[in-house]
Amino acid sequence: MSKVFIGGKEYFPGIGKINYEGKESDNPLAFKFYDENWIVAGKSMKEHLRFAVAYWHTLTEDGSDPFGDATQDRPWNQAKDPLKEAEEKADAAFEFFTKLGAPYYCFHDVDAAPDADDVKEYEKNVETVTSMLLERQKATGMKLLWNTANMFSHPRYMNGAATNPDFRVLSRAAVQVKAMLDANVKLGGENYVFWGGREGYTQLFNTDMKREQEHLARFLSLARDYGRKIGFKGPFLIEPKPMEPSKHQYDSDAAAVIAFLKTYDLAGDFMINIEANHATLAGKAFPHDLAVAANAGLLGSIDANRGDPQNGWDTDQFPTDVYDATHAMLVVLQNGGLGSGGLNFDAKVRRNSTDLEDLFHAHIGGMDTFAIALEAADRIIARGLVKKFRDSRYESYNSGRGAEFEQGKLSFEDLRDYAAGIKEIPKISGKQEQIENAINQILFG
Ligand code: XLS
Ligand code: NI
Ligand code: NI
Repeated sequence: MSKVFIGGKEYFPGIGKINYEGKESDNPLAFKFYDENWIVAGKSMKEHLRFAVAYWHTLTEDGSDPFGDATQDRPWNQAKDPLKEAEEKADAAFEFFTKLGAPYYCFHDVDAAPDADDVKEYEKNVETVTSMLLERQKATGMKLLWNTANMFSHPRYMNGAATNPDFRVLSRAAVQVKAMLDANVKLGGENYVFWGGREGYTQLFNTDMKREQEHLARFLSLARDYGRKIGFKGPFLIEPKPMEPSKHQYDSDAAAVIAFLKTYDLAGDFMINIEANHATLAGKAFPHDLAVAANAGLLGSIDANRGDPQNGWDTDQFPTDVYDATHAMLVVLQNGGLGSGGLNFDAKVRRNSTDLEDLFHAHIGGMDTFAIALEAADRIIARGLVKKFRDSRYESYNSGRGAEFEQGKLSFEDLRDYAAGIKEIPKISGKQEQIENAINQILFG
């Protein structure tokens, strides 16, 4: 890593490159499990996990919440001039990324560039700041996993962006998406994300849901066509979430997104970005929503975080639950990986984690969690547990009448006749407890 910090200033003094030191290390600023070059199932950990840092949480958050002011006074957020502040933030960002050793980052337009109501001024800010980002990408080798437009914070989006009943707002949203697609191509982004925080409604008396969803679909098709026209080749990703900030969000979970994409003929160009805590807010387990997306061939990427089982909002905590992460990585490995997607830490340090180094502890923990999970998931497959506990349950479909059924060769009457010839159907245990024991043995054995 270059010791020359781009702006000449070091924002994280005293912290060097985070290295892998192994599980016996008691250095809190080292990886215990994430060894980027370690080969698992034929690929390095770095290639499997494709970690990304989220600009908004790590560089922009200040610890404020609905009950209190900022607690995290970041040295890169001090400049009075917004473009100077953006530049210092970019310096701090790339210093953080390279010291951490995550290969990717993700950002919203207004995380990185100053917002402006005037369209031309907004576009100019984006142009200026994305040039700063490009310069820093080139200097460090960092890559852009995805970017997105923030179409939920500005008051103009209080009734939605692409689903706003006012066409003027919808068209203003296009300004941001167009600018972010241009930025994506400029920065070599590998995916482009849409998260529709305000694309939903609070009550149906004043909402034409069908019309709003048609507008959303048309907006997305136009964005897709523009992206393809300017040379964006990656997938567009929809990130589901059932609520917060909207009461009902249209993209509520993976299944809802799949239905939407198929209805409007967008599947393929569009895939899904599953966020752990969004799945749990939808009442689904994280691995469940991953599997739903994967089964449809639409698993694009992951926002890695966790919620809190005692409360029902998006706490965006760093992932530390190795059991859940192992289950998630099992789905990812069975999917053949994440393609151009990755694991983006859409997660923030707690309000009272006020030291700069807490940002490192948080990411180290998340990366180690998924490194453990990747290895464990690989062992689950390598030791034949999927075969033994899952595939074997479907044996009756592998030959004879069961196979003919799967091949579409049986009529409904054939099913009846087959059943009539069976004397007794034996009970076959699902073996849940034995599986759980075997997984614990893999994780902690
Ligand atoms: C909010 C979302 C958001 C998206 C990007 O809940 O997770 O951060 O990932 O707009
Ligand atoms: Ni997210
Ligand atoms: Ni979220």
